[in-house]
Amino acid sequence: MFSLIAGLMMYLLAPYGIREGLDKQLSVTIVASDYAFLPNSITIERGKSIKFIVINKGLYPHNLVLKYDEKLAELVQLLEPNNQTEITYLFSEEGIYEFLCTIAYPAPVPHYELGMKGKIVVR
Ligand SMILES: [Cu+2]
Repeated sequence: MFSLIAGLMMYLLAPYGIREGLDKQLSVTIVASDYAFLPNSITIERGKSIKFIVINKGLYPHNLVLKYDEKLAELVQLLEPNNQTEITYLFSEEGIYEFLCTIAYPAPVPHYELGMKGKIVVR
């Protein structure tokens, strides 16, 4: 009986939680390849989060580093080929953020120098 009531409560409350989640969070699937991110341009309102679903479809490992105001945040440390991961980040300040792959393998330069980068406009 208790589980029935609990289940009913969850059913009744669920739509509000889901709506809240949809309003405050944007899900973006980013495909990493050798050497690009797609999409490479994202716009979001300040105070919202992005749930990044990152898929490596390249032959080499990649990472995802967020750069804003000369500060770096390593969102994905290392993602091997044919792997996928998720990370959620709250964008609390307006501005233009860059996202980069800083891995330098097998190329002798970081992948962002070969074009593996993108931007997130927070407004
Ligand atoms: Cu890379």
